[in-house]
Amino acid sequence: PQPIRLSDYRPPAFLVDEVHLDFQLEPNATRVRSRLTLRRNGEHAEPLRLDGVRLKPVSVAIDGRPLAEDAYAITPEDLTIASVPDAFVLETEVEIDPEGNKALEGLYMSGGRFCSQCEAEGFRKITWFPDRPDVLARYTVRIEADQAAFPRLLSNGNLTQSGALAGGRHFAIWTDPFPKPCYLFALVAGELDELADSFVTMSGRQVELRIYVDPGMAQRALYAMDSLKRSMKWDEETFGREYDLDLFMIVAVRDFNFGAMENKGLNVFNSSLLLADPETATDFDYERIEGVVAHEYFHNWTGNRITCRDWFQLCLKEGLTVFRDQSFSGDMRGAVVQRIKDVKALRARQFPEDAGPLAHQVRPSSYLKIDNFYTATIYEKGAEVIRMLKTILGAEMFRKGMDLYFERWDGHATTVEAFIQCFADVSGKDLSAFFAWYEQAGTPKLEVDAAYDAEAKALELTLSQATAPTPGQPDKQPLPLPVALGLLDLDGEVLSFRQEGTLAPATEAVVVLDQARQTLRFEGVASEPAVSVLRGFSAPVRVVSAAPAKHRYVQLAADPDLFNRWEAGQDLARDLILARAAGEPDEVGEERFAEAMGRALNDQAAEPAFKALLLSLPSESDLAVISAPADPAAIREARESLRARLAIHLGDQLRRLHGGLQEAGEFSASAEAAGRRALRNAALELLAADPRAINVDRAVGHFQAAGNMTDAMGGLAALMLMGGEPFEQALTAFYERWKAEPLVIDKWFAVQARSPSEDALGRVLGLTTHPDFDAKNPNRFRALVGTFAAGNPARFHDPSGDGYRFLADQILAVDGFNPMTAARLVEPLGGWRRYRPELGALMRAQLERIVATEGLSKNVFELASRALE
Ligand code: B3K
Ligand code: ZN
Repeated sequence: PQPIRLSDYRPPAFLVDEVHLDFQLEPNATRVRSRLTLRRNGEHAEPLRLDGVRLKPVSVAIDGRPLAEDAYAITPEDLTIASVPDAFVLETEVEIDPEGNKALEGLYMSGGRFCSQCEAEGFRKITWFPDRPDVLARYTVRIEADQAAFPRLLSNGNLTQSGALAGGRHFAIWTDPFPKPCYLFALVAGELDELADSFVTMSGRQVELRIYVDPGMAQRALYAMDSLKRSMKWDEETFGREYDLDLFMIVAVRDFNFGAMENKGLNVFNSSLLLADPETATDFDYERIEGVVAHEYFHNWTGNRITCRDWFQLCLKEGLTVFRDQSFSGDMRGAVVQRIKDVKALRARQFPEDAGPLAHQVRPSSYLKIDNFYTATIYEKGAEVIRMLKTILGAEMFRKGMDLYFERWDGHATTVEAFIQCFADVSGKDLSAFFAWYEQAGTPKLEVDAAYDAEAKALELTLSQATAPTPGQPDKQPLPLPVALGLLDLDGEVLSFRQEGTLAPATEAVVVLDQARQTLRFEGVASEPAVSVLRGFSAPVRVVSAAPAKHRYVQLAADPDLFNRWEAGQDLARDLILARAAGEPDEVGEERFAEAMGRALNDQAAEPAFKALLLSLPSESDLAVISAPADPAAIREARESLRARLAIHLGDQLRRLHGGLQEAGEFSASAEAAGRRALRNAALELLAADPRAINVDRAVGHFQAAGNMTDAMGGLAALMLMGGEPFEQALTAFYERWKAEPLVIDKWFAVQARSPSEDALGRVLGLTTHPDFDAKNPNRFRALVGTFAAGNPARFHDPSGDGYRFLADQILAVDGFNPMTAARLVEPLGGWRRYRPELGALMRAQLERIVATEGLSKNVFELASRALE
């Protein structure tokens, strides 16, 4: 297959002004009539070529005249009409089969309802169209269906007409006044309950809000509705952005390939990211719902009003919108805790991607299937790039640049260059060097070396950056890297300093490193400092520091930058775990670490949510990325043994903490209440590393007394770590209690997939034949197979290679009907070069087997073959 390249971009040959669609909905044979008002874009004599994948043609007409069969050509991918006027109306009719569509792209059925997913290139599975984001048109959509089976008929924009028809049918007509690319088109039809509310915008307009869910589930949409209203308010206050239609709708569906979709005025959500009540959703679910509702809503401006010129610009809307939703969540739930969670996610998903064969630019320059580029690099690293831009320019200038962007590009499809230009224009700064963050793949390594001269009271800080080669990019340039820093004395007091060339003493500075190596001099430093670098994780890099452990202990106890206080604990734990994994355990260091953690837990000023994060050690996959070659079994053992030491050393303290945080009274979903639950469950999780009877009993008691899903899952997860009969009993009880709730049963599958026990793969294999397992439902499939492959490294990387074979079998099975979901599971095999050679060879063998399979999708082929290069 031929890659698509950014450098080949050409403006569309034809533009579409108006789109009229008419859907006659039938599950197996839906008729789609389309009337497009087209015009030639510029002077040329090219034929009209429209995308359309496996559409069953019924008719084609231009300006009311049916075309002769030899006037056009249809392939499985497109419709070409050799000669067309400069401006004309094209009418086509096709038949499609939503019921047979298990790829969940285009128009498909989920739980007996019609539902669509068009981003990135699904619209071409519905009708013929120039399926590219730079063709913006106004849509009118008429939907007709059986009234009893499909009582609600929804599409984008405003409902302009509806009514009953003969034969038990009915119709609705929707008009969207805002020109949009076809990837934002949506249609939903079926039986749905409604949760209604409204919002008055900053200019005083009333917007109707509707959330549509499975019958009986409306109460579970209350939190999503509340999140939506807070998002609308926040975007007005923070970015001056007001909602533009009179109606905003969200629909929840069970079968969805990813999280949610920002279709104009009609967001479609995976039900796992919308439905919540205390009994069935964890605090993590609540948090995600709040963040994703905000994300999709924020797309209305960053994505919909201003969209991407081509799919290479995906980070223009995604990185920016993730940055916006992270900022929102930080304002809702506390900036530091949010930042730590975002950085943990970046390290868990983006750093491994950037360190392996699938590493790519934030703005890629070629692809086979754009679906494969909805990655942590585009989203999360894309958000980091925006955050750095804000750090470098300052909050005020950043806002000015955003304002200019909204003003200059509203109603257009544009590029990352045009976005950055807005910030260059408002600030007068040359941001051309900054652009390298979009074009250079790989995680830079930042080395920090401090030399203190006690006599001169001066600190020399040498910062060096280097990025290892990534596929297709052997030579890397230094990047403009904002480093926020401060100094502490060894008693933990803040030290002031004067940066060379400045007069006023300061306690914090942001330096922008732009060379491979730079030495900074700080004067007036009263005593030997612990240097707190990269505060708030001011750049997405890996810090390597020669600072002694005692400096990290100072930071863990007293760094006023709470991110770095947390980070100091992570650094200490990482070094101890890696030393033990390498066969050189530092027992004294481990005791010292346990002591320090005990003190940190006693800190009355620290928030419970923060302490919960402090208690969770760097993840096994994080540790695997930095150890070369990685030995997942050794990492797990070393990590567990440090956890066991903490559990034993801090046992009484942890049990007291666990007991003391027991909830009384009404459930609250607030960040504070969730923080207390998080700390209580983190204490229990740590105690699970020491499976003596009092801890097992405590976990059993916790599970049995749980009054909400967070605690139930916390108990179940702790029992899972300890294994044995109590876990089996809890599993059975949990299943019996929740078997009618698909979202809860997903959790039941996932917790088993994370089991550390020897027979974990056997259990997972057994579960693939469980009556509730359904590979056609992406949530269920990912809960079992995805969790095992990505969330259970020690068992997935079993020396037998059986874990790898299992994953490859699953990828190939699902690829037969849902390539997008299959391709997302290739990543765990992709890092084969970083593992012990025996493991790497076995992983590689499975990738080879996948690539050699006949009839493989382009999606899986692209990722598996790139992983082998
Ligand atoms: N824009 C969608 C993602 C679409 C994925 C298509 N394969 C959701 C989001 O990022 O908001
Ligand atoms: Zn998005």
